[in-house]
Amino acid sequence: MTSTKSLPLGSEERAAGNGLISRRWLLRTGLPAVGALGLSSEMSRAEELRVPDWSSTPGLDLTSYGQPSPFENEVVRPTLPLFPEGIGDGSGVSFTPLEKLAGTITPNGLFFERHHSGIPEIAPEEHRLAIHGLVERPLVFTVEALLRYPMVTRTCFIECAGNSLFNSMDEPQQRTAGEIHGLIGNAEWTGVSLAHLLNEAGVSPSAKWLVAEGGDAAKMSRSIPIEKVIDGDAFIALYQNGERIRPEQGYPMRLVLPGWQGSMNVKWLRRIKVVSAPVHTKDETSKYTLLQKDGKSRQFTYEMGVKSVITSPSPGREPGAQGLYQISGLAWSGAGRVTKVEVSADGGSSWAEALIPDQTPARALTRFQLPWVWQGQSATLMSRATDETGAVQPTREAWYEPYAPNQLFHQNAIQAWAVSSSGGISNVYV
Ligand SMILES: Nc1nc2c(c(=O)[nH]1)N[C@H]1C(S)=C(S)[C@@H](COP(=O)(O)O)O[C@H]1N2
Ligand SMILES: [Mo]
Repeated sequence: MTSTKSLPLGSEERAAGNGLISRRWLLRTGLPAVGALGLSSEMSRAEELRVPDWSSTPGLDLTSYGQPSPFENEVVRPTLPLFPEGIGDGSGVSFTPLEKLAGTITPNGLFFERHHSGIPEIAPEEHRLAIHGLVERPLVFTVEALLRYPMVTRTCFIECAGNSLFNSMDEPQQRTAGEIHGLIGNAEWTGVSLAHLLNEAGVSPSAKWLVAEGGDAAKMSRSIPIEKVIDGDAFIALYQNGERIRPEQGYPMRLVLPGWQGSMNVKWLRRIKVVSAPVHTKDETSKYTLLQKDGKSRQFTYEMGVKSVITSPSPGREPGAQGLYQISGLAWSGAGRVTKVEVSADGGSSWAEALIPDQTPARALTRFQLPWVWQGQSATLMSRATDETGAVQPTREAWYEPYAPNQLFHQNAIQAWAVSSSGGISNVYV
């Protein structure tokens, strides 16, 4: 067990209350001598580096598609079907296990899922994408044809508008970071610019909106203002982290609208109709509207707000022995780059800036980190992100202000984790 007395840290390295250490300490070239942090143990002279069996006999054979280590078989997506077993319409969600991952890329097999009617089994050679409506030349594309277009590659997140909805409930739900905030995934997508294809079809001057429709039984359909495509960064993804997009993510193709709510990123994309006005589909009237206090609903709320969550420590990632830990988590914004992440260990009384990369990516996950000394004190850990537009992640109270009770969508309030003196962690509202 290490106490702060043995940590070679001066008072200038204390960045905020309750054990937070300056991020500048992380930028130093050498950390203090081995052992001084209490994280490693000094090798005794008598001790020998053991030669276990696996080091002395040949290992397993080659594999045609690699799988994670069997020792990691608990790193899975928690699933939440929306209807009891037996109804089997495939509707539900599974969560990215955020607290079990590092870095910023979501592995394909752990990317969250939200299906309104299950995963269609699409034979790629039979799939077609149509672009029609207010165009000079209605076009139809095979997968084969799309694969011959110039490709764009970009990393961005997709976040469900219902992500973090458990924190809209009256009582804090005791779930993991992933089970609360894991309706988000971040991937390097490769595909064809939609502006490119619209150009080829020849968009008529009266065209103002698009309607994107999926090829599943739910036929997810969303109206999209044409500027997001013409001046923006919309594309049709065919690849996800280097391999062909997974069935769960829309195989053989999905629409990606970086930074916009998940449901706009239509999977199993089969049709884009160019129109003059939004068409008010079932998916933008009966769902995905935000009921306000005044009884009016906000419709077409595209952009996902600035947000962050501490993934470690967090429920399931409790500190063990006392001593040094790294507070680590994810931050993002649908409006652009994250410019600052602050961390508090005392429930928001004092804040310290966390370490983030110099160049954070726009509309993609950013990893933040800050050292913390835990000596068995109770603590309330929080993180607060700011983006390049100056938007700051709100408190839960401020977030709720405009909305009617039980409004669940676009929950981006600050998450607080209470650490007890025994090291247990719970979800709390502050
Ligand atoms: N065709 C179709 N597209 C869809 C959906 C769907 O059910 N059908 N779900 C939407 C919702 S609500 C979200 S949050 C994202 C989820 O994407 P993912 O399953 O790849 O994580 O896809 C969107 N696109
Ligand atoms: Mo969603």
